[in-house]
Amino acid sequence: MNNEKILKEKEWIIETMRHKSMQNFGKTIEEINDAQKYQILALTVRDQIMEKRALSSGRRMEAGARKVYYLSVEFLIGRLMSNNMINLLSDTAYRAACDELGINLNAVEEYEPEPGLGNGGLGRLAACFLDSLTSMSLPAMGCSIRYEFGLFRQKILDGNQVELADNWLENGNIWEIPVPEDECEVHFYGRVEEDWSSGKLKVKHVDYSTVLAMPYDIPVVGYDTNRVNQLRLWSAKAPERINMHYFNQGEYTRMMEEKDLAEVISKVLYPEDRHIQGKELRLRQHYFLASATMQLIVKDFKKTYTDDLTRLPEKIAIQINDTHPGLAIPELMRIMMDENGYSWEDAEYVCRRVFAYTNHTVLSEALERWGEDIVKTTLPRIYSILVEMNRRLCKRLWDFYPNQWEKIASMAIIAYGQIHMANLCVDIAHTVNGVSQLHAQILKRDTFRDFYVTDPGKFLGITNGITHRRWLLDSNPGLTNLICEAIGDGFKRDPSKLEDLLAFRKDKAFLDKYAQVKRDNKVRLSNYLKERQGEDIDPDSIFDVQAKRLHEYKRQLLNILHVMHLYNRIKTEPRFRMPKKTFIFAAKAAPGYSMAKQIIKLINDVARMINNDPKASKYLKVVFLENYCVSNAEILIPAANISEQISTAGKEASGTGNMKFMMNGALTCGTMDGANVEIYERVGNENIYIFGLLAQEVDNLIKHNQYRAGQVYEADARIRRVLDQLIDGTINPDQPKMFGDIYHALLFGQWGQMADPYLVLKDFDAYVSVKERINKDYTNHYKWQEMALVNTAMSGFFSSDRTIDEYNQRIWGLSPITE
Ligand code: 26Q
Repeated sequence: MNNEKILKEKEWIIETMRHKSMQNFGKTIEEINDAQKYQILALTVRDQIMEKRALSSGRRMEAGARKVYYLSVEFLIGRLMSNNMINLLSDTAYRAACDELGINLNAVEEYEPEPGLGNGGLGRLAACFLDSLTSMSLPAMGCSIRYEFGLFRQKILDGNQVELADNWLENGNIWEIPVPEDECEVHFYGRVEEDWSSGKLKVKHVDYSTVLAMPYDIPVVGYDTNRVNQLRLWSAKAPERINMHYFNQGEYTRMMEEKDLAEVISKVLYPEDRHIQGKELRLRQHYFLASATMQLIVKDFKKTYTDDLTRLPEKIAIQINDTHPGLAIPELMRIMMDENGYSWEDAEYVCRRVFAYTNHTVLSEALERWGEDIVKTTLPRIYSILVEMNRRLCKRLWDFYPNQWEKIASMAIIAYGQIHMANLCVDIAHTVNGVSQLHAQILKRDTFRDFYVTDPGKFLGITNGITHRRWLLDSNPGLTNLICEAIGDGFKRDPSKLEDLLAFRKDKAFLDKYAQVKRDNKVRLSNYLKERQGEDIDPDSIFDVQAKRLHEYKRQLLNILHVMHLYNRIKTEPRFRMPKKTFIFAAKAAPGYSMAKQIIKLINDVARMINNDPKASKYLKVVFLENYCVSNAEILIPAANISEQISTAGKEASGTGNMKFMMNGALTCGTMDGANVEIYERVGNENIYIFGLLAQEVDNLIKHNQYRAGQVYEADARIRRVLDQLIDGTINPDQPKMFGDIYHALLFGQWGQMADPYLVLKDFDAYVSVKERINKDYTNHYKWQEMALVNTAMSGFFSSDRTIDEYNQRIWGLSPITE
């Protein structure tokens, strides 16, 4: 953009902000505090968005374009202000305006609460997708729940995780717009009645209790486009008539109880990912999202196009983000049959053409199942539809797999008293996709093998991606500027252009600047850690980072056991030398996941032991970054030298953190799992550190029960030493038995499980070796910078723009709306 335009925009911003300061606070901009400055800055950005939004909604109407609805119980969008400035192409003008007004933009930004409406990868992916969809001018709406409390905030006290409530709406939400005209009712409980009075069966749901779904829209601004899409968040509200009814009877407290019962639905995001307890409240959340969204879709379709719902698939695509919103399928059946008089066949025909399903996990404990009983009581009409869907599915399966009852039961929607959401989604969806190539293979060969045989064309692999706008332009301005100087700014629109950086591989002057950017980002992180946690870390040490949810399969344990091994070498080998390293961990554990919490405690206690040891801390420092979230990921990731992606092969569906680190020039130390495989293919063997068993090898060991953790322990003195230290008081002399559970799980197995089910000990030796190689390579400055640069250069493929383009070509068939 030319200077004159920026100058004009800057003037407009200053004038608007001065005005808003007066209007809102009755004070000049010089007199208000940083929290208030955030308000007026955000309000100014909002004004710009609103103007675009008004233009955008009319355009789709005129264009009659297809639209995708992306349904997800999580949207981990992160802070919006600075991202919106960038996508509006106004960030330079805002910076200039703030400079002139003496406002420290970075400090003011800290007052923006982060909407923590997700647990991890699945929710963050949804947010990246919305950014890409909009930046590509594709008509889309994200649909989710407006949790009053997002994912808990994590504190570490005496090494333990403590959960605090995340009251992110406390001071209001500048970015949301209530849409009362789209409020609708969602019905729970009650009974189903059959009515034959017209000669035709009509099913009626009666005696239900009603919850109102109140929508709030968060506008999503695309990069350099006039398109504005919406993220629609549903909030649960008690209907007014509850109030009236009880009020008249003088039952004030009953009234309040009933109100709570309705409003609790959108109260809190469940902090468990992957481990599902069949909690009724969670079922109600899922149906609440599914029902409100399907009602909206039908209403919007009728308003925009026609009352003929059999034509829905011409204009609408619905993507189900994992099975959690899968009740949208029987809900659309219900709306079509019960409320619009269509036949079962017509309704099923439509469902089979609008729904597509993405699977995000192969861990069997994470496949969503519900007890038949709670579904029957909570959602009686939906239950009766599921029974009929199941009957029809089993009939078809019987023709395909005659007499194979067991196989059919494993594929059924309802079996052994359970409702199996994945089977429902796989049956009805027209495409089922995995999130990396390896993951899609596993779905076809393993998880959904029997379905795959009946309909192989349905299964796709579409590798995940991340938006380079948030994860490079916004989070790493230093690198962004350097790239622009070198290859121009074309990569901002077309991230595959990052490959032009390969021309600089041998350019020492450039590599020095690239290294300097990394060093600046490391200083930024060091300052952050100092300020927040009082930690001193050395920006000249190697930053080795593992940041992700805490799960046994992700193997934070392998990482910390290796750190303990290094400690042992320092303490016992007088001639031991290594480059100085800072190991950084960041991870939240599900509050009920005891093993995960013990691993957090272990990491923190090992950190204390090492950081307080004068000899060890010459080489090692271990830090646990509290409360991992989108905002601190944006500071952490650009500062990393090494990205730990060390899951047991075959368990991580894709991973997306791996892509963020790569783009920011960290080298991956990882297993051949998820999207690591594809990173490997793109950067080549010499620019990544791969170690450990392959998915196939893991599978064979486990299937044939051939793995003996005890034998690995006996054979390897390093492992013996480290494991014994878990129970001999080395780490925590006051409580020597503190880590007994971990020790026991690795050597004997807990609760009848096999010992070391994630093969931590099996991969230990390979991990130690690869880390030694990394240490050697790091000392070769230009070699290392070149490897890092190749990673940045080859990361364009992992932009979610490419992912969305694939979804669009293979599943949705949308056309961009450009004026
Ligand atoms: C569902 C119902 C009941 C209780 C819990 C859940 C639930 C909630 C969240 C189950 C799973 C999740 C989250 C899963 C997740 O984040 N999976 C990750 O998805 C990423 C995006 O595709 C992948 O990159 C990761 O590999 C995958 O682990």
